Amino acid sequence: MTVAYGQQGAIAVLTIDNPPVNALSVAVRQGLIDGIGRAIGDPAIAAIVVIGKGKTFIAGADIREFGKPPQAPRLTVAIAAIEASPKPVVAAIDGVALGGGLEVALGCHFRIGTKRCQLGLPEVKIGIVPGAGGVERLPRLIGLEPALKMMVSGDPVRADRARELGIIDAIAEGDLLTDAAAFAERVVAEKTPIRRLSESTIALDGVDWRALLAAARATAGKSHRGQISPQRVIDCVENAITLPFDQALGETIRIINELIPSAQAKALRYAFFAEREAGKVPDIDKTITVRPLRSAAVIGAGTMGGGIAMCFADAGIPVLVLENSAEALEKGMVRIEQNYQDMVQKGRIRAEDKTKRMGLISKAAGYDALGDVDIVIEAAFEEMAVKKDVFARLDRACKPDAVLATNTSYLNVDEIASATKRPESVIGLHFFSPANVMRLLEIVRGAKTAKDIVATAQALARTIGKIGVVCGVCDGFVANRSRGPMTREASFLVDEGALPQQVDKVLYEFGMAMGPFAVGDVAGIDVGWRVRRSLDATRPKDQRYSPTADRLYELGRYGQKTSKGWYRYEKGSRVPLPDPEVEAVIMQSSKDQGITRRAIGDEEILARCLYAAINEGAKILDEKIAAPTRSG
Ligand code: 3H9
Repeated sequence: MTVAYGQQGAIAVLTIDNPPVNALSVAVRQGLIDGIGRAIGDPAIAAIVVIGKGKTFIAGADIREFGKPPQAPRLTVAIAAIEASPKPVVAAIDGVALGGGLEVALGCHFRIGTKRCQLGLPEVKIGIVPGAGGVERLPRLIGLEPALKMMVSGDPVRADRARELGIIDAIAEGDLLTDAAAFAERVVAEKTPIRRLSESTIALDGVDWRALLAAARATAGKSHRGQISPQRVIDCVENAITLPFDQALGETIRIINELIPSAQAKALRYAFFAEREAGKVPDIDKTITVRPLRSAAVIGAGTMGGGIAMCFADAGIPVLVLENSAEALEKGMVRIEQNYQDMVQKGRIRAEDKTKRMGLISKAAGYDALGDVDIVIEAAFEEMAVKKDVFARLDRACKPDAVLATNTSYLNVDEIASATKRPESVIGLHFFSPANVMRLLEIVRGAKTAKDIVATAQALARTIGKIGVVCGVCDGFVANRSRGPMTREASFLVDEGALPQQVDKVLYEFGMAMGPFAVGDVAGIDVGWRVRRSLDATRPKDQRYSPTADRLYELGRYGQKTSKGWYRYEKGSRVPLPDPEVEAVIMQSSKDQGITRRAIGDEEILARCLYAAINEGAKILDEKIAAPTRSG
């Protein structure tokens, strides 16, 4: 039974049992309707509790059903049946109530959650809008502004905040079902009036809703540039304000039906499942015991090392930071503190969170201080000799079962591991800058890396809120390697007749956060130069090579750090400005290569850049670098 019917005294208990996450598949929708009908028809029943089996209330609609012909009953019908019940219905929420899951809870008359519950309408993240009454009911329950924020961001709120906002009426102190049943009994005994949200109105006294919606549109236009669904959510909210409930819901259903087959929603659904697939490695299964990671150390307090240390502190794991000199260490600590301060100022964390997290980050006096840590991540200078020296020292200093990780972005993890007597304990953990923000974490499995170290790294990724992608050893791993050919193609386009600003504009408008030349200026043209030099020996002689970036390097144009790179930068500004000096370098480079420059159209730029990346992606899959059982 996907919805089991039980009884506790005068309380009917509908338990949703649809593993793994109680998604609202057709059987659940029908089960809810049947259960509610049965409870209403039974004179011995006074109230109803809806609860999820396992650790989840309901994760939402079954995303796998999207794109297939809809099957009756619709979720809106099931929720309408719940809401219409003349007997009080209480949602008992543990774990997550997301999307359709929260919509079911909003159809119930009361809600009680556990301390660890999380509630949200994340539909925008898969390119759609909440389509089963969430848009209409949530602002009626908690007011326009917070509801709008939750729906446009798609971010869930935790129990305390949900209670504060009034999404849940109580937080369970003991066993959820016992507390929910007691809550229901109280409602019956006290004759608490049933609150059907569809019958209420949105409180708009003193609210300039037009201004609020306009501001939300502008903010979403920036934070979700090019994305359709956040703007459509706001359209739906506007309907919820201006139209009667049923009419607004009808419009929302029309909009969600339009969005589900759209290219953006399809791509976001693909990404949702792909992110989960990335976590699955054929020979690493749940039976492998992962090592507990209760303490960590980071070698290097630069931008990367500092960001990685913050990841641990954010997850409540104490972390030591080691640097070459006391001065560099101090500088790194100040930068970390400043980053947290910025987060406090932006309202992302509270001042007490900053204090707590800073309290978890300590300075290490030397390698001897690392004897007890469970994991070390090296984020030192990107040069093989430096890395090998660090790993030889770690080998001597760290306890036998410590995980030794390198944050290298392109060096050979096997060679780094060879500096130790325990290559099976060595793994790559490649963070992306800013490390405490970016969600991707490449887990680079060396030829000798032990399986439990891979599994431990995957568990760590989850603990620190990253998407861990296991890959094999190769130049650039998956992310940088698949980007490399795109950057190269961009350079060829510039040699053939385009300018950096044109190429960057095309890729930015396509949806990338930055074009490849702007990225080059952030990453450092000197860094790119060093990478190219390290590849000189192995680069096939007949492979096309653009010398233009090397010329910028020779001129000392290292990017933003020197205020000059592919662009020029005004003092204190990160806005890239086209530079005639660069154009002159480009013209000369084309001439020296014997290339007659021509006008290049935007379509050609997009196609050549994307196809280069796609082809490399296919090669990465072909070589089994992505999710390899063994690297190499
Ligand atoms: C919606 O509700 C629309 C409505 O407004 C109205 C429509 C009319 N469907 O992430 P995990 C699978 S839209 C199908 O690894 P965790 C997932 O693929 C929906 N499958 O676990 C994986 O399968 P497998 C709005 C789903 O503990 C397994 O469950 N809701 C769904 O790290 C475990 O997932 C969302 O967008 C689903 N809805 O995180 C919530 N959800 O084992 C999306 C999960 O085969 N879900 N699966 O790889 C999540 O955010 C996380 O999965 C969750 C669990 C927090 C629930």
